[in-house]
Amino acid sequence: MNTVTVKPTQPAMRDIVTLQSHILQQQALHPDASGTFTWILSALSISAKMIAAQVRRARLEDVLGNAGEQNVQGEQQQKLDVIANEILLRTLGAREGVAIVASEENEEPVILREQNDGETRYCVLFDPLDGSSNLDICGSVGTIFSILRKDRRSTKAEDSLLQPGTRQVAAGYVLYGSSTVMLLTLGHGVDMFVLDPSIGAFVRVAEGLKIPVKNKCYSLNEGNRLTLPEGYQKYLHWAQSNGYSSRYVGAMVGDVHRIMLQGGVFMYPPTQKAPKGKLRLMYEANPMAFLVEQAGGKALAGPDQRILDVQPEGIHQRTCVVLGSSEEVDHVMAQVAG
Ligand code: P6P
Repeated sequence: MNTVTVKPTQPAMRDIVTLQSHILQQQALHPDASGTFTWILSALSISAKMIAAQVRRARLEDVLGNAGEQNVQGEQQQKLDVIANEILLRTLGAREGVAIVASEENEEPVILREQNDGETRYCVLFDPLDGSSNLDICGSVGTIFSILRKDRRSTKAEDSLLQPGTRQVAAGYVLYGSSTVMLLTLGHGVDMFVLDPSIGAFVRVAEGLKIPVKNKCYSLNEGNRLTLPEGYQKYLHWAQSNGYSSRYVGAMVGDVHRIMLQGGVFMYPPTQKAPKGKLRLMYEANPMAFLVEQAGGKALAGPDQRILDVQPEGIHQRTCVVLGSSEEVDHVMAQVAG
Protein backbone atom coordinates (compact mmCIF):
# COMPACT_ATOMS: atom_id res chain seq x y z
CA MET A 1 0.00 0.00 0.00
CA ASN A 2 1.41 3.42 -0.91
CA THR A 3 1.94 5.61 2.15
CA VAL A 4 0.89 9.21 1.74
CA THR A 5 3.35 11.79 3.08
CA VAL A 6 1.49 14.82 4.39
CA LYS A 7 3.68 17.80 3.61
CA PRO A 8 3.03 20.66 6.05
CA THR A 9 1.66 23.61 4.10
CA GLN A 10 3.52 26.00 6.34
CA PRO A 11 7.18 26.30 7.40
CA ALA A 12 8.42 23.15 9.08
CA MET A 13 6.46 22.79 12.32
CA ARG A 14 8.39 21.81 15.42
CA ASP A 15 7.09 19.13 17.76
CA ILE A 16 5.38 20.60 20.81
CA VAL A 17 7.31 19.37 23.86
CA THR A 18 6.23 20.46 27.33
CA LEU A 19 8.58 20.57 30.31
CA GLN A 20 6.81 17.49 31.69
CA SER A 21 7.37 15.47 28.51
CA HIS A 22 10.95 16.75 28.27
CA ILE A 23 11.64 15.53 31.81
CA LEU A 24 10.08 12.14 31.03
CA GLN A 25 12.17 11.93 27.84
CA GLN A 26 15.27 12.53 29.96
CA GLN A 27 14.16 9.93 32.52
CA ALA A 28 13.69 7.35 29.74
CA LEU A 29 17.43 7.70 29.01
CA HIS A 30 18.07 6.13 32.44
CA PRO A 31 16.18 2.78 32.47
CA ASP A 32 17.04 2.22 36.13
CA ALA A 33 15.63 5.63 37.14
CA SER A 34 12.98 5.37 39.83
CA GLY A 35 11.23 8.62 38.86
CA THR A 36 12.17 10.31 42.15
CA PHE A 37 14.21 12.99 40.41
CA THR A 38 11.45 13.55 37.86
CA TRP A 39 8.98 14.25 40.66
CA ILE A 40 11.31 16.86 42.13
CA LEU A 41 11.54 18.70 38.81
CA SER A 42 7.76 18.48 38.57
CA ALA A 43 7.47 20.16 41.98
CA LEU A 44 9.75 22.97 40.80
CA SER A 45 7.57 23.42 37.71
CA ILE A 46 4.39 23.65 39.80
CA SER A 47 6.12 26.10 42.18
CA ALA A 48 7.16 28.29 39.26
CA LYS A 49 3.58 28.47 37.98
CA MET A 50 2.24 29.31 41.44
CA ILE A 51 4.90 31.98 42.05
CA ALA A 52 4.33 33.43 38.57
CA ALA A 53 0.62 33.75 39.34
CA GLN A 54 1.43 35.60 42.58
CA VAL A 55 3.95 37.91 40.92
CA ARG A 56 1.59 38.74 38.07
CA ARG A 57 -1.18 39.69 40.49
CA ALA A 58 1.01 41.29 43.14
CA ARG A 59 -0.19 44.89 42.78
CA LEU A 60 -3.79 43.68 42.48
CA GLU A 61 -3.65 41.77 45.72
CA ASP A 62 -1.58 44.26 47.61
CA VAL A 63 1.02 41.61 48.26
CA LEU A 64 3.76 44.12 47.61
CA GLY A 65 5.62 45.96 50.22
CA ASN A 66 7.70 44.80 53.11
CA ALA A 67 6.76 41.84 55.26
CA GLY A 68 8.14 43.88 58.11
CA GLU A 69 10.92 41.40 58.89
CA GLN A 70 14.52 40.84 57.86
CA ASN A 71 15.90 37.58 56.44
CA VAL A 72 19.13 35.85 57.40
CA GLN A 73 20.94 38.16 54.99
CA GLY A 74 19.76 41.15 57.00
CA GLU A 75 17.71 42.22 53.98
CA GLN A 76 14.20 43.60 54.27
CA GLN A 77 11.89 40.68 53.43
CA GLN A 78 9.24 41.42 50.82
CA LYS A 79 5.87 39.73 51.31
CA LEU A 80 6.33 37.82 48.07
CA ASP A 81 9.72 36.53 49.26
CA VAL A 82 7.86 34.81 52.07
CA ILE A 83 5.06 33.53 49.82
CA ALA A 84 7.47 32.18 47.19
CA ASN A 85 9.52 30.49 49.90
CA GLU A 86 6.44 28.83 51.40
CA ILE A 87 5.29 27.61 47.96
CA LEU A 88 8.64 25.92 47.30
CA LEU A 89 8.88 24.41 50.79
CA ARG A 90 5.37 22.96 50.55
CA THR A 91 5.61 21.55 47.00
CA LEU A 92 9.05 20.05 47.59
CA GLY A 93 7.96 18.77 51.00
CA ALA A 94 5.38 16.60 49.23
CA ARG A 95 8.08 14.83 47.20
CA GLU A 96 9.51 11.62 48.70
CA GLY A 97 12.84 12.18 46.99
CA VAL A 98 13.65 15.43 48.77
CA ALA A 99 15.65 14.90 51.95
CA ILE A 100 16.84 18.47 52.64
CA VAL A 101 15.95 21.93 51.37
CA ALA A 102 18.00 25.09 51.88
CA SER A 103 16.66 28.54 51.08
CA GLU A 104 18.03 32.06 51.08
CA GLU A 105 15.05 32.86 53.32
CA ASN A 106 15.81 30.23 55.97
CA GLU A 107 18.86 30.53 58.24
CA GLU A 108 18.98 26.75 58.75
CA PRO A 109 18.35 23.98 56.20
CA VAL A 110 15.03 22.13 56.54
CA ILE A 111 15.40 18.37 57.05
CA LEU A 112 12.35 16.83 55.40
CA ARG A 113 13.29 13.14 55.61
CA GLU A 114 15.99 11.23 57.43
CA GLN A 115 17.95 8.75 55.32
CA ASN A 116 16.99 5.29 56.51
CA ASP A 117 17.13 3.19 53.35
CA GLY A 118 19.24 2.76 50.24
CA GLU A 119 17.09 5.15 48.22
CA THR A 120 18.80 8.02 46.40
CA ARG A 121 17.51 11.27 47.82
CA TYR A 122 18.26 14.85 46.96
CA CYS A 123 18.99 18.25 48.45
CA VAL A 124 17.28 21.22 46.80
CA LEU A 125 18.72 24.70 47.34
CA PHE A 126 16.99 27.84 46.11
CA ASP A 127 16.63 31.59 46.12
CA PRO A 128 12.84 31.75 45.99
CA LEU A 129 12.53 35.27 44.65
CA ASP A 130 15.83 36.70 43.48
CA GLY A 131 15.82 40.45 42.97
CA SER A 132 12.57 40.91 44.89
CA SER A 133 13.38 44.58 45.44
CA ASN A 134 12.42 44.96 41.75
CA LEU A 135 8.85 43.88 42.51
CA ASP A 136 7.47 47.30 43.36
CA ILE A 137 8.73 48.71 40.04
CA CYS A 138 7.51 45.73 38.00
CA GLY A 139 11.10 44.80 37.18
CA SER A 140 12.63 41.35 36.57
CA VAL A 141 12.53 38.89 39.45
CA GLY A 142 13.27 35.18 39.42
CA THR A 143 13.66 31.85 41.20
CA ILE A 144 17.04 30.09 41.15
CA PHE A 145 17.44 26.42 42.09
CA SER A 146 20.19 23.83 42.46
CA ILE A 147 19.87 20.07 43.08
CA LEU A 148 22.51 17.88 44.76
CA ARG A 149 22.40 14.18 45.61
CA LYS A 150 22.22 13.64 49.36
CA ASP A 151 25.34 11.98 50.67
CA ARG A 152 23.91 8.69 52.03
CA ARG A 153 26.75 8.37 54.49
CA SER A 154 26.32 11.80 56.03
CA THR A 155 24.29 12.20 59.19
CA LYS A 156 24.58 16.00 59.30
CA ALA A 157 22.58 18.07 56.78
CA GLU A 158 25.49 20.43 56.21
CA ASP A 159 27.71 17.55 55.02
CA SER A 160 25.26 16.82 52.21
CA LEU A 161 24.72 20.47 51.38
CA LEU A 162 28.33 21.69 51.40
CA GLN A 163 29.30 20.04 48.10
CA PRO A 164 31.10 21.95 45.33
CA GLY A 165 29.06 23.07 42.33
CA THR A 166 30.57 20.34 40.17
CA ARG A 167 28.39 17.89 42.16
CA GLN A 168 25.09 19.47 41.04
CA VAL A 169 22.80 17.06 39.18
CA ALA A 170 20.50 19.83 37.95
CA ALA A 171 20.17 23.61 38.09
CA GLY A 172 18.00 26.28 36.60
CA TYR A 173 16.13 29.50 36.98
CA VAL A 174 12.69 30.89 36.31
CA LEU A 175 12.51 34.51 35.11
CA TYR A 176 9.21 36.27 35.81
CA GLY A 177 9.63 38.92 33.12
CA SER A 178 7.53 39.93 30.11
CA SER A 179 6.93 36.18 29.94
CA THR A 180 7.73 33.39 32.40
CA VAL A 181 10.83 31.58 31.16
CA MET A 182 12.65 28.59 32.63
CA LEU A 183 16.20 27.56 31.77
CA LEU A 184 17.14 24.07 32.95
CA THR A 185 20.23 21.89 32.78
CA LEU A 186 20.45 18.24 33.84
CA GLY A 187 24.13 18.17 32.97
CA HIS A 188 23.65 17.54 29.24
CA GLY A 189 23.19 21.05 27.86
CA VAL A 190 20.69 23.83 28.54
CA ASP A 191 17.05 23.86 27.44
CA MET A 192 14.62 26.80 27.56
CA PHE A 193 10.88 26.72 28.26
CA VAL A 194 8.21 29.43 28.19
CA LEU A 195 5.05 29.21 30.29
CA ASP A 196 1.94 29.26 28.10
CA PRO A 197 -0.68 30.64 30.55
CA SER A 198 -3.51 29.54 28.25
CA ILE A 199 -2.67 25.86 28.88
CA GLY A 200 -0.72 26.20 32.15
CA ALA A 201 2.31 24.38 30.75
CA PHE A 202 5.95 25.23 30.12
CA VAL A 203 6.63 24.64 26.39
CA ARG A 204 10.17 23.94 25.17
CA VAL A 205 11.33 26.72 22.84
CA ALA A 206 15.06 25.99 22.62
CA GLU A 207 17.30 22.95 23.06
CA GLY A 208 21.06 22.90 23.60
CA LEU A 209 21.24 26.67 24.07
CA LYS A 210 24.75 28.14 23.53
CA ILE A 211 26.03 31.50 24.75
CA PRO A 212 27.61 33.60 21.94
CA VAL A 213 31.39 33.55 22.47
CA LYS A 214 31.53 37.35 22.53
CA ASN A 215 29.34 40.43 22.75
CA LYS A 216 30.48 43.95 23.64
CA CYS A 217 28.24 44.30 26.66
CA TYR A 218 29.11 44.22 30.38
CA SER A 219 26.75 44.08 33.32
CA LEU A 220 27.55 45.24 36.88
CA ASN A 221 26.44 47.87 39.37
CA GLU A 222 28.59 50.84 38.30
CA GLY A 223 27.64 52.62 41.53
CA ASN A 224 30.45 50.55 43.08
CA ARG A 225 33.01 51.57 40.44
CA LEU A 226 35.22 53.84 42.56
CA THR A 227 35.65 51.23 45.29
CA LEU A 228 36.22 48.22 43.02
CA PRO A 229 39.64 46.53 43.08
CA GLU A 230 41.96 48.24 40.59
CA GLY A 231 41.82 45.43 38.02
CA TYR A 232 38.04 45.81 37.64
CA GLN A 233 38.36 49.58 37.28
CA LYS A 234 40.98 48.97 34.56
CA TYR A 235 38.57 46.57 32.83
CA LEU A 236 35.77 49.19 32.83
CA HIS A 237 38.12 51.77 31.33
CA TRP A 238 39.24 49.21 28.69
CA ALA A 239 35.64 48.24 27.85
CA GLN A 240 34.42 51.84 27.59
CA SER A 241 37.42 52.62 25.38
CA ASN A 242 36.43 49.75 23.09
CA GLY A 243 32.81 50.66 22.50
CA TYR A 244 31.14 48.34 25.03
CA SER A 245 27.60 49.00 26.20
CA SER A 246 26.38 48.53 29.75
CA ARG A 247 23.18 46.77 30.86
CA TYR A 248 22.12 46.06 34.47
CA VAL A 249 18.65 45.27 35.87
CA GLY A 250 19.72 44.61 39.47
CA ALA A 251 18.33 41.07 39.54
CA MET A 252 20.81 38.29 38.79
CA VAL A 253 18.22 36.19 36.91
CA GLY A 254 17.39 39.07 34.56
CA ASP A 255 21.03 39.99 33.93
CA VAL A 256 22.16 36.39 33.44
CA HIS A 257 19.23 35.61 31.12
CA ARG A 258 20.37 38.40 28.80
CA ILE A 259 23.89 36.89 28.86
CA MET A 260 22.55 33.39 28.08
CA LEU A 261 20.73 34.65 24.98
CA GLN A 262 22.91 37.52 23.70
CA GLY A 263 26.33 36.95 25.29
CA GLY A 264 28.42 39.49 27.19
CA VAL A 265 29.73 39.37 30.77
CA PHE A 266 27.96 39.75 34.14
CA MET A 267 29.97 40.41 37.26
CA TYR A 268 29.61 41.15 40.94
CA PRO A 269 33.19 41.85 42.02
CA PRO A 270 34.43 42.39 45.58
CA THR A 271 33.10 45.74 46.83
CA GLN A 272 33.68 47.88 49.93
CA LYS A 273 30.31 46.70 51.30
CA ALA A 274 30.80 43.07 50.21
CA PRO A 275 34.58 42.36 50.16
CA LYS A 276 33.97 38.69 49.28
CA GLY A 277 31.31 39.54 46.71
CA LYS A 278 27.57 39.82 47.38
CA LEU A 279 26.08 36.85 45.57
CA ARG A 280 25.51 33.56 47.39
CA LEU A 281 27.56 30.61 46.24
CA MET A 282 25.15 27.73 46.88
CA TYR A 283 21.88 29.00 45.41
CA GLU A 284 22.88 31.85 43.07
CA ALA A 285 26.45 31.50 41.75
CA ASN A 286 26.65 27.68 41.54
CA PRO A 287 23.39 27.09 39.63
CA MET A 288 24.13 30.01 37.28
CA ALA A 289 27.70 28.78 36.76
CA PHE A 290 26.40 25.28 35.91
CA LEU A 291 24.02 26.74 33.31
CA VAL A 292 26.68 29.06 31.85
CA GLU A 293 29.30 26.31 31.52
CA GLN A 294 26.75 23.90 30.04
CA ALA A 295 26.00 26.60 27.44
CA GLY A 296 29.70 26.95 26.54
CA GLY A 297 30.49 30.01 28.67
CA LYS A 298 32.81 30.60 31.65
CA ALA A 299 31.98 31.27 35.29
CA LEU A 300 34.77 32.37 37.65
CA ALA A 301 34.99 33.51 41.27
CA GLY A 302 38.34 35.15 40.51
CA PRO A 303 41.44 34.68 38.35
CA ASP A 304 41.85 30.91 37.71
CA GLN A 305 39.10 30.14 40.24
CA ARG A 306 36.17 28.28 38.67
CA ILE A 307 32.99 28.90 40.69
CA LEU A 308 31.98 25.23 40.44
CA ASP A 309 35.24 24.13 42.06
CA VAL A 310 34.82 26.27 45.20
CA GLN A 311 34.49 24.05 48.30
CA PRO A 312 31.63 25.61 50.31
CA GLU A 313 32.08 26.30 54.02
CA GLY A 314 28.59 27.59 54.76
CA ILE A 315 25.22 27.42 52.96
CA HIS A 316 24.88 31.22 52.87
CA GLN A 317 28.46 32.06 51.97
CA ARG A 318 29.03 34.74 49.35
CA THR A 319 31.36 34.83 46.37
CA CYS A 320 32.66 37.09 43.65
CA VAL A 321 31.12 36.30 40.23
CA VAL A 322 32.38 36.92 36.69
CA LEU A 323 30.42 34.88 34.16
CA GLY A 324 29.29 34.88 30.53
CA SER A 325 30.80 34.62 27.06
CA SER A 326 34.18 32.88 27.26
CA GLU A 327 36.03 35.67 25.41
CA GLU A 328 34.37 38.39 27.50
CA VAL A 329 35.28 36.68 30.78
CA ASP A 330 38.86 36.41 29.47
CA HIS A 331 38.89 40.19 28.79
CA VAL A 332 37.89 40.87 32.42
CA MET A 333 40.48 38.49 33.84
CA ALA A 334 43.20 39.91 31.58
CA GLN A 335 42.74 43.23 33.41
CA VAL A 336 42.07 41.78 36.87
CA ALA A 337 45.02 39.36 36.84
CA GLY A 338 47.22 41.64 34.72
P1 P6P B 1 23.11 45.44 43.94
C1 P6P B 1 19.42 40.93 44.30
O1 P6P B 1 19.31 41.49 45.58
C2 P6P B 1 20.80 40.31 44.18
O2 P6P B 1 20.98 39.31 45.14
C3 P6P B 1 21.02 39.76 42.77
O3 P6P B 1 19.86 39.27 42.22
C4 P6P B 1 21.54 40.96 42.01
O4 P6P B 1 22.39 40.60 40.94
C5 P6P B 1 22.31 41.73 43.09
O5 P6P B 1 21.77 41.34 44.36
C6 P6P B 1 22.14 43.22 42.93
O6 P6P B 1 22.93 43.83 43.94
O7 P6P B 1 24.12 45.68 45.00
O8 P6P B 1 23.64 45.82 42.55
O9 P6P B 1 21.75 46.02 44.19
